[in-house]
Amino acid sequence: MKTFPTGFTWGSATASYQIEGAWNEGGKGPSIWDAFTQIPGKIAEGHDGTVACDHYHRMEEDVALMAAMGLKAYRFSIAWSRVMPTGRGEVNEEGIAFYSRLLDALKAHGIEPWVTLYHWDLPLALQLELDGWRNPELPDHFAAYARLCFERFGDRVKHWITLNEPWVVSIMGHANGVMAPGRVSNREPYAVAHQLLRAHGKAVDVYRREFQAEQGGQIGITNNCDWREPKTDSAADQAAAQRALEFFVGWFGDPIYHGDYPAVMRERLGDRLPQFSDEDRALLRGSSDFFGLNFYTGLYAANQGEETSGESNPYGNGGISEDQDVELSADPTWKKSSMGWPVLPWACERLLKWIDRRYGHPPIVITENGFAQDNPVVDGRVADPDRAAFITTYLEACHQAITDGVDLRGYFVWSLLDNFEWACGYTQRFGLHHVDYATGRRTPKDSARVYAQIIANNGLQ
Ligand code: PNW
Repeated sequence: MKTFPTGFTWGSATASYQIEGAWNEGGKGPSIWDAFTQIPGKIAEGHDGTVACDHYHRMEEDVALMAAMGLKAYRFSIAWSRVMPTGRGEVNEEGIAFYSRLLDALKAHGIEPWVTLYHWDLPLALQLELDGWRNPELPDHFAAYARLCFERFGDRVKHWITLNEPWVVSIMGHANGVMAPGRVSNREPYAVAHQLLRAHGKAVDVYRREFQAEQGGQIGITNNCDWREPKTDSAADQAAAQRALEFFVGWFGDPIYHGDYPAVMRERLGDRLPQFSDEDRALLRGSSDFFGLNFYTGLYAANQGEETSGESNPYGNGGISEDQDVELSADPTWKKSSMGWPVLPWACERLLKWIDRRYGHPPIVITENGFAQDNPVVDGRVADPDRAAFITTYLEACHQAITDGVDLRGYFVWSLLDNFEWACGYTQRFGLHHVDYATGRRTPKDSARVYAQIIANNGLQ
């Protein structure tokens, strides 16, 4: 038996644009994802999120799926432009009412909501009028939106996540342009990351000064990081792996836990890396009640000699690998998901320990972990043994990390449902439940039953 600590949070996660649909219903304003998906060539097969899983109209049914699994917690995001159609000013009460009903339905089933305020769907008006996250005024608009959410939902929400994966917004939104708003630059990602961090700091400040004492909740941020394993045991490759991790999760973790960017980023980026004011620094230090981690995969890291191009893995280094001088590669023996992401449970344990050490033993919550593969519905059943094995082996690694002293408090499977997988459209399926997009029908996969059993046992048999 690998039993988890009492009270361990067992959850599953989604995000607004990936599941809701109803893109222009109920008074919702457009977001940058509504616009980006309409640019020819950006999304696989020309897919978009106009309907997605139609969760907006099937919310009660989806909460029933969670209840059937015995889920303890559900992580979802609020679409900023559903509650504030232009991102500032006027409030859309119909949007508020939707999330209010969702929170009430979760409460009726004893499922704890974990709410992400920003999972990438910036109100389009803020992009067009203010240049989005490049504008240093954005953090104040985000803090005002966050205040609205704390006011209206904070009576029922005790776990807030300000931002989901600022790394992806910075790198994939502003370096390689794979995600909205589709910018390509080697300077903007660092400028945008800076404003995202300031936005996080300001929202946390609002919560702590105006709400936390009365509402008694927790607030944090979710970062993603892929593990970097030294390709050889040479000192140069070990340093390259460490450097890659500092450019990945240190970029966002260090300002929050240590008050500034990693020294190696300062050395290599010069004036492309912004400076924090004293006020920013004070807001950021200690601004996360837990370390939210989205973890999926990893690669080997090697020191990049002058002879290599550095263009080998645009996802890994965001096409700005020359900033890091790290060459990434996969081992040909590693199993992969349909995303092409290596399945590396041992890397989960190593990253948890790296974070534990670097940030002084913080409480950690894995806010996403999951596996993409297309498994068909056959006679009302979906056999997905690889997904079940993925979840089980990553949880074994989590258990080992806990045994060795890491303060891991929760784990959320990405995702509750098959859904709109960003640039991959509907071609990638991460769900514990299969979604037939033609009819909207949901079918629990075998992995949903396996996960339900893990929850019932508070661990692995
Ligand atoms: C995360 N990468 O995104 C997101 O939080 C989810 O919305 C998403 O569906 C899930 O992981 C699966 O992709 C990522 O290329 C997308 O490095 C891409 C990358 C990392 C995270």
